[in-house]
Amino acid sequence: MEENSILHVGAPNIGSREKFFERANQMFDRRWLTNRGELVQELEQKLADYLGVKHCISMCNGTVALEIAIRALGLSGEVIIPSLTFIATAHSLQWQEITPVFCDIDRNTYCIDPREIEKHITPKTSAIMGVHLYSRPCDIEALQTIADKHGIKLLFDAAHAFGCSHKGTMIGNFGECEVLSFHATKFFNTFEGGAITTNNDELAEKIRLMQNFGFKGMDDVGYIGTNGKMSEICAAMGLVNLEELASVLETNKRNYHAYKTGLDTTPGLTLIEFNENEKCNRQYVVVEVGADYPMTRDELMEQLHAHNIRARRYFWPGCHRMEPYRSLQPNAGMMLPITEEIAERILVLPTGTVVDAKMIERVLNTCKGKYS
Ligand code: T4K
Repeated sequence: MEENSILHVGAPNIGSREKFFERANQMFDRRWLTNRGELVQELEQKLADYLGVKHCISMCNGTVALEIAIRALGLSGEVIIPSLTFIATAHSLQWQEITPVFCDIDRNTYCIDPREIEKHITPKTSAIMGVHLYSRPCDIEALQTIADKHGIKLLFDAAHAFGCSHKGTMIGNFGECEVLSFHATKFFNTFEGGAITTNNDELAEKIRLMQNFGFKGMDDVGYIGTNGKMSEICAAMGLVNLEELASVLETNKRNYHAYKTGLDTTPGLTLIEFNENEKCNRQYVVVEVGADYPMTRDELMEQLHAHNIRARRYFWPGCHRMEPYRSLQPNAGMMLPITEEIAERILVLPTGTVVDAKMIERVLNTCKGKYS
């Protein structure tokens, strides 16, 4: 790549093209393009084995997967979520006329803070939906205790945490179910795609039906469903990318440590920490821009953009400051001091297989102000 080529956060990791085209050709020969074909079934089995989970139901994307999970669990009224997340977490609820109730985050993990949750529980609360933000698992046990105490459900938006573990168990096994995203920008992608994972047989069955219009058999619809199916070409991409998962994990680890070495000597910039004893995809390299850094977060972002480094402010300004929530819940921010502080400070830097040591040096030099 050229010296000053554009570096994107979220540039896809792409496996062997030859193997992809081979699988695509076989698919064309079979003339089976979607509706739970061979490739989707193979991918689901491989993902379930990798995660050690009983059921992995593939989906057309993570957002529809969230919507289906919410519906299959029969949620209603209010669901407690963090505000520092991608807007799809909130929209998947509001889309079904369920109110997302925004809860503050833990300063150390950026995930929903269990100590804040009970302040938001009302008779209308039906669930807590945690988000394992930037590959770091929520405090799962604390959340489960609160959910059990109040007789409400617990599920997870695990869009950032495929390939990550918590106390040795892969994410995908917790709560009632977990929702994964395999979008192009995710560490593992199927172009567009996602999955719901669960160890609950009954729930899995319901999710499968809901994902396919509610069809129980040919010409037999059991109840309301939608179209959440993953296509065969997406599954082909997933199968090819799955073969290279270990090497992508290694690359992200190497990139992260290269950033760490560079940023350890850069006052004012603090790199996200991961538990080195757990499996982790290190998909987002997140820095917190402190008050002692000579520029604001936005000035640093402008500086990086000027050098073709497309850093992102994921997830500024927080869902509660975007529509329709900004209008519907104008005072939500009063309960979210840590969210509001962190949203102003975070910046995500590029990583993944397109990023090499030289590029990281370019990013670091820009952060250190060695360029004009
Ligand atoms: N929950 C959470 C916590 C999530 O983060 C997400 C998705 C979801 C739920 C929903 O899952 P999905 O329904 O998407 O499966 C991007 C992704 O589209 C989205 O999947 C992701 N989170 C979110 C964090 O990032 P945008 O609006 O930032 O996308 P965009 O078009 O600005 O692209 C992001 C970056 O990736 C850019 O720097 C360009 C680069 N890029 C993008 C594509 C598509 C490439 O280099 N190549 C590409 O092919 O949402």
